[in-house]
Amino acid sequence: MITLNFRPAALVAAAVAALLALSGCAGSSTASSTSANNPYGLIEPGTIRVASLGDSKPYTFTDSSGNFTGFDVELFKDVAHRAGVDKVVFTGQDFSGLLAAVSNGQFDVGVAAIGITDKRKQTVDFSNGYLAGYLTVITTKTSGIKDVGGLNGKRLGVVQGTLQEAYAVKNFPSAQLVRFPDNNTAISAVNSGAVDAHFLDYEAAKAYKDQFGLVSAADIPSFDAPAGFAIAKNKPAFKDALNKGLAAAMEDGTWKKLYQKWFPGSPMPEQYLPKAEQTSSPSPTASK
Ligand code: SNW
Repeated sequence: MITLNFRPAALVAAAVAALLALSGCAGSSTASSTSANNPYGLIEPGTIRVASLGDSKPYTFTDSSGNFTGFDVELFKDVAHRAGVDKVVFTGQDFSGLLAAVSNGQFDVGVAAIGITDKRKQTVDFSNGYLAGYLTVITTKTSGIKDVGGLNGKRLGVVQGTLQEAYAVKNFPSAQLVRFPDNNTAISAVNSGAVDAHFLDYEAAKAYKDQFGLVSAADIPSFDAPAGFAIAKNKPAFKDALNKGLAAAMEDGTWKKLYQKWFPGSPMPEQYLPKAEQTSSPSPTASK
């Protein structure tokens, strides 16, 4: 017969260890794995930590009280709610560090009009797409830049790590690229004359045009890289829940309502509308 001769403290410790092992929370290294109370494998059960941007109006930005808002923010909160999570904490990051911060587990998800590309899929997983539009070059009224040809020899701002940077490297070889950590810094440089133009997302460009009297010199379609929510790889339950929530938000008109709220006057894309409102098989070129 085996004599169980544990001291009480050891017994408690053994019981706690057994419970932790059962609940999948044995030690910090497995804190974000899935378990009954943490089906999505969140860093902190019941809370979604979002890496985002504070200056990408109207996608994601902070309002005058410092709260995150915008199309992507409201859409993500709605989707998270459908997935059963109402505690969603947004943190502003530099765009260049955003995907790495998601993949290494500092955040549960990245939400910032992040275009889905094969290259980025090497670092993170993506939800289904929820927005497809243009990339825009904006400049001052007096720069003389009227189209992409006008960028030759000019100083063009891009935010580091964006699709705009990659596009400019490939397609504007005779422009002098100036890399910025964020849009606000780049736009300040346009306004001060330190750069001649800045290359950013269409709707963000619109907001800066209105604010500073800047003008568009080119709109470049980016329909092949619709924005998605970026999540760490190997979180199938989380990804599934986000995709289900997204589909539901599109089907019940929530997506449409948010689109009209944040992008007033922009042509309504069809592919994210309720099925009954889609006229034909939607093509990417119909999206803006
Ligand atoms: O590829 C587009 C997409 O079609 C939609 O217009 C939303 O923006 C994009 O995802 C491109 N966004 C840039 C990127 O993914 C910049 C993101 C940012 O500045 N927040 O690199």
